[in-house]
Amino acid sequence: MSTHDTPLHPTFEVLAVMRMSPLLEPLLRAQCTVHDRLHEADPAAFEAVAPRIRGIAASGESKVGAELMDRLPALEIISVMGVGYDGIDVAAAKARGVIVTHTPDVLNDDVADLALALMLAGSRQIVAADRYIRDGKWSGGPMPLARKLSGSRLGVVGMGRIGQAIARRAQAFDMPVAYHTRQPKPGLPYPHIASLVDLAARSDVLVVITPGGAATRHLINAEVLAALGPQGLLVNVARGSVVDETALIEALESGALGGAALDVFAEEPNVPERLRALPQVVLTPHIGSATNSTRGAMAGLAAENLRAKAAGEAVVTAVPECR
Ligand code: NAP
Ligand code: 8YV
Repeated sequence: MSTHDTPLHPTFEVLAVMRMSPLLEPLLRAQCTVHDRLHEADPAAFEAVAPRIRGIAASGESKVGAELMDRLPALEIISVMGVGYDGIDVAAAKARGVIVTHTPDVLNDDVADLALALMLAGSRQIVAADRYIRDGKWSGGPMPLARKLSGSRLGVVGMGRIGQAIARRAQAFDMPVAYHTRQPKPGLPYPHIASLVDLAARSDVLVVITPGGAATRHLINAEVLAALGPQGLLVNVARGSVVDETALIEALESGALGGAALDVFAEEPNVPERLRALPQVVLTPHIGSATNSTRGAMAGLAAENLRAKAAGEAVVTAVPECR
């Protein structure tokens, strides 16, 4: 009999609210009884099992609000396979004695690598260059010249685990780094700039890597984009909500901003047609952590947090509010 058929903790019932990664699903099914998006697929069946649900498996993009928690009186844990948990109502979870866990650190390298890839793609027109050859334009002459990345000034908005990994990589490109956060980070060799507009004004490339949610909503607004300027490049690997997408499109269309390279969007998976039409924009579909090894490590940690809860042990990586 496979582990799939005999979960270690069959009475620990988990509602998966996300489309489960194939790397996560077998780990969860080996541990507990899993109901895959049953609340959406079969509301009547869900009503029957809801009183027994003790865990929720979610992704960094999942939305779990008080309304769903109210329907799950036995809920003990929300395990997010992702470091960002802005879609989870943590206050509502805490009020119900529910712990929220996430998967920090294991994805730092991948997200930082993607940020560098987007910085390079945005400044050196990598996507447009690829298209130039495929469209048969090379024989008609060379492409327009691009912007140099090495030695240009990098502003990092958010200087946590991933921001620091981005800054370290940028040093190999001889890029002077400065950053903006609410509190300066002691011990870092980069200047802290208290004003985000000032940071944008002194940057050639501005990388956004804060959490999402209400506290950072539209942090990158028209004023910040204007300060970054017509030669500036905005890179967003944080959350779509952090950037005022309408202001971004207007700045790009008017030439007030030079370019953008974006992994995250306001209404994923929908990307506005106006944004998709702009040649000075590079777009990726929220792939910051999307490698086999990193998603495997995230799945392992997300499953381990559920396993620990089911076994009555301490979870490994609770979010800061739940520690
Ligand atoms: P982290 O270690 O908690 O760092 C977050 C940083 O953001 C801290 O330096 C924090 O400093 C700063 N910050 C928070 N609120 C801010 C505000 N209002 N203004 C300015 N700075 C603010 O988090 P992390 O592990 O680096 O992850 C960061 C985020 O990246 C995640 O929450 C997630 O949204 C995103 N992410 C995206 C992908 C992807 O696939 N694209 C993958 C992983 C993560 P202060 O508290 O001092 O302000
Ligand atoms: C993933 C992310 O998109 O970790 C995060 O916060 O945004 C990404 O790693 C996702 O959460 C994978 O489940």
